[in-house]
Amino acid sequence: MKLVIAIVQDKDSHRLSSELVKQNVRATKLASTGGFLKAGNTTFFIGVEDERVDELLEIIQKNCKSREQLVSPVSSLGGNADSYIPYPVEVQVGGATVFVLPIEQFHQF
Ligand code: 2BA
Repeated sequence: MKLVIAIVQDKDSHRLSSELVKQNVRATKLASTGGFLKAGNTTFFIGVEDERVDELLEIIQKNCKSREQLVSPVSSLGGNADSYIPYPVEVQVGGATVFVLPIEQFHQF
């Protein structure tokens, strides 16, 4: 058995969770925050049998889109006020960031 941790954009989380239910894959959703953008995203914890991992990765890939997102960092070049004007920078946020971990034990009481 594996634990699949998938960090996805909030915009994709409803579609992905509906598809997981449809495909009889059990998952837990957590509200999370990206360290870089400091914006909300969704983390799925999915316990899955080894033989379904590839199928699950395909479901995640199909339901999560990569998007451009604007971020407004503050420039720290130079010392005058002008150099602190925020300017938007575009970053590509991936469809999903996925970790696959081995599970030593699984219990449901
Ligand atoms: P954030 O940390 O908010 O990052 C959003 C996007 O900003 C990233 O997309 C990447 O394109 C860019 N980015 C992140 N850190 C950067 C940096 N130091 N310099 C320049 N650009 C940077 P993704 O790579 O697709 O990541 C989407 C979200 O997945 C991340 O949101 C974070 O919540 C999670 N994530 C990504 N890699 C991770 C990792 N190795 N460990 C844990 N969480 C991760």
